[in-house]
Amino acid sequence: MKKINFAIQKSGRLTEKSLGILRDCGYEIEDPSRKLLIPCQNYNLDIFLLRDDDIPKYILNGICHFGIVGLNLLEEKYKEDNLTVISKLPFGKCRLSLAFKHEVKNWEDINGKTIATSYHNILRSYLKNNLEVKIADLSGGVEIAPIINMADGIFDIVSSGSTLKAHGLKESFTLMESQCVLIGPQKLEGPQKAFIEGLQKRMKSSIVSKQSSYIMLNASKNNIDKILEVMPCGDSPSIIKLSTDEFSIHGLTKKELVWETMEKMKSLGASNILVMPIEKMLE
Ligand code: PRT
Ligand code: ZN
Repeated sequence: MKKINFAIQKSGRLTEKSLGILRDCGYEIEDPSRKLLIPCQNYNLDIFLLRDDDIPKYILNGICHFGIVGLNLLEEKYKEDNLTVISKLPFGKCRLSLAFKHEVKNWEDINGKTIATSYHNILRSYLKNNLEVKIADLSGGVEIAPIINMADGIFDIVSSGSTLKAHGLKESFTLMESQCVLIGPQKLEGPQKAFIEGLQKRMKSSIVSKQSSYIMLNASKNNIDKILEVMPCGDSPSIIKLSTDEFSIHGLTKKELVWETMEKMKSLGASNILVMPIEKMLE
């Protein structure tokens, strides 16, 4: 079968999670160290380690088949290109916001301001037409611009908000939410299509299993209904008769099970309550 080339960020915020999600899907990939290409040990797959900005280029020129990048990068630099967002991934979450030295609550107050950013395309596309804004295009470290009076505000990625705070900036408007995405070429066929369909199924299962737990508890027949009212396991728990008079109730929960719920179930007659992580699942 033809080799699949998959690109991830070499060294940055997305590297560990991108490797992690591929490994969770069963692909054995050694730690990158200094290599730019790592062959997967149990599949006909090569992992390319690149700067995130270059990943879409490698897909567009056909060298790589798939890759993982932030939606913000696609929107800023590759909006017009023929790339497909195959699925959204549950990491790299952030937002692109406007922030100023002083609180700005009305759009009109942005009129005439200078904004420093590395995301001028996104900024322009979201700004209302009637606003006159000057854009200072910088390739990074934009938070410094208002401090040295080079700009009135910035438009940048915000995650916890602590970088803005550290530079005395106040977040005014969020223009875009971003997260990591799995991307590929516009047209998929043959082995690449089969690979990505399989990967998507495994990714989905792996994401759901990470967000789920398996609950087990014992209860007498009289208490089962009351316990099921608070047990967050949807409408399909398994109820198994034990050799004693008791029953064992098992169920999958997609919510985080809090101590209060466990204590409530105990007060309703549940015993031996176990909550376990799920390693893998296939629905
Ligand atoms: O070297 P290479 O070009 O590959 O990496 P890079 O420096 O371009 O990217 P990197 O690793 O910094 O970020 C990669 C991607 O991570 C981004 O394109 C986003 O999709 C995503 N991401 C998620 C973030 C953040 N969260 C984030 N907080 N990217 C950057 N930041 C920065 C932001 O620029 C600001 O300086 O973190 C600061 C804000 O964070 P808070 O938590 O203080 O608000
Ligand atoms: Zn980059």
